[in-house]
Parts: sequence; C-alpha cells; structure tokens
Amino acid sequence: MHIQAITLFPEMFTALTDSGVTGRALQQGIWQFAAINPRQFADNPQGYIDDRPFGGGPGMIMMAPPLQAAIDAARQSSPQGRLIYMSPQGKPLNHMQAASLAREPALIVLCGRYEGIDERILTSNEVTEISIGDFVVSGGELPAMMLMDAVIRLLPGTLGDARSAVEDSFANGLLDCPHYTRPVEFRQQTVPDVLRSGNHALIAQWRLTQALRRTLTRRPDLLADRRLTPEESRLLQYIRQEERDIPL
Ligand code: 4HQ
Repeated sequence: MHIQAITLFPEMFTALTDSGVTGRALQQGIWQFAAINPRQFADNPQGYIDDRPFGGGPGMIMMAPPLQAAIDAARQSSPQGRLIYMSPQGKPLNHMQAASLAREPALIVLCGRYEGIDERILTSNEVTEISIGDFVVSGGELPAMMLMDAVIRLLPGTLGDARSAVEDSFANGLLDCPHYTRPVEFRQQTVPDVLRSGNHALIAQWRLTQALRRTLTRRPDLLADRRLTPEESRLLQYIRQEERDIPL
C-alpha cells in the first residue's frame, strides 16, 4: 500500500517509518511512504501557507492553493489513492473502517495545523473526513499516524502471527479478554487455572466469557450494535445471571 502524508512536519512520521511493526513492514515493502510538504507550493518566498480567517477570530487557516497543489502532486503518484482529512468533524475511526481502508491500493492523508484548512479543499475534492475521537490535538499528524498504524497492522504479512490481528480487541466487535504470562504468581495474584489446564475448548470458552463480561460492563454500546452467535447469547445470559447473584 502506498501512503502519502501532506504535512508541514514530515519528520514526525519517523515514529511510524523507523520503529516497531510499522517500521519492519516498511522495510519489507508491505507499504511505501512519502511526505509532501505544502510549504514547497507556497506562492511567496517566505513559504507562508496560512492566512487570517475571513470573518475574523483567533488563529490562522491553511490556504487552499498550496494544499491543492500538494494534493495534485500526491495524485500524480497515486491517481487511485483515497484522500483522507483528519479532523474532529469526521466520522469516528473504528476497526471496521481501518479494515476497509487496508483494502485500498493507496491513501493520501491530509494533516491540518492551526485552526484548520480552507473549507473549499473539502468541497472541491472527494474527501473522507475521519476523527480519532472527541478531543482536540494540535495537528493532524498524530491522528494520521494512528490511522496509518491501525491500517498497516492489518496489511497481509505485517504481523508475525496472522492470528494476532484476528484475535485483537474489536476484530470481533468485542473488547479483548485478560492476558497473562509468567510468573504464575505476582503480588499474591495467580494466573487463572483454566489457562494452564491445556483444555483448549475450555480456554476458548473462558476467553469469550471474559470478553463478553468486559464488553457488557465497560462498553455496552458495542453489544447493542452487534449480532450475537448462539454461544455468545448463552454465555451472556450466564453472565447476566451471575451479575444478579454477585454484582460484578
Ligand atoms: N485535529 N481527529 C485540528 C484533531 C483531530 C481529531 C486535527 C485538530 C486537525 C486542524 N484530527 N486540526 N480529533 O483534533 O482527527
């Protein structure tokens, strides 16, 4: 997958290109990266790409012409690339959307700074606006990197064990179950016996019950918009009964 970021801070993306799972995947050729700095398309020798908002008010707005030039340059290398703008006005990012973006051949991620970008960029291009949550950060770069990381780890070959992506939180629409490793005892807390039983059917059932229990207590909204399998319904009934006997 070819990913281009339109950003005033290309160096920030080394967090993704130089480290961890995403860095290794880049070296393996699973994805390619290029940053485009809209400053190179400024119409003035000082390199200004922002200006004061019409109508007044605080802060600066990124001007349309250099941003459009950057988008056009990105389209030269990826004509089929989907253009994404990171912003709190977008649809909140979720696992399903990350999985669907992972099937795109190319992405162009536009990162805003200051108070945002001239609206005419959004109305004169086909843009998918995506939010990483209901809070404000100083620029679109960190949101873009979160989106990119979520997408890249779903690309075939990125994760060592193909099962890790499948068994993650949200891959099945539920929160993850608890995990344990050695030592068996830590601060007087021992690893649940079932996980050391070697009974894989029982372990799978325990993990699903834990995932359902956590989802029910922490994120009931996730259960509301998800269909349950017969086994999940049965386990959920058991959890709800238990909850009546001993409140969670
Ligand atoms: N911003 N999800 C303002 C965000 C944001 C978010 C990005 C701040 C764009 C101009 N982006 N700039 N939340 O807070 O994606």
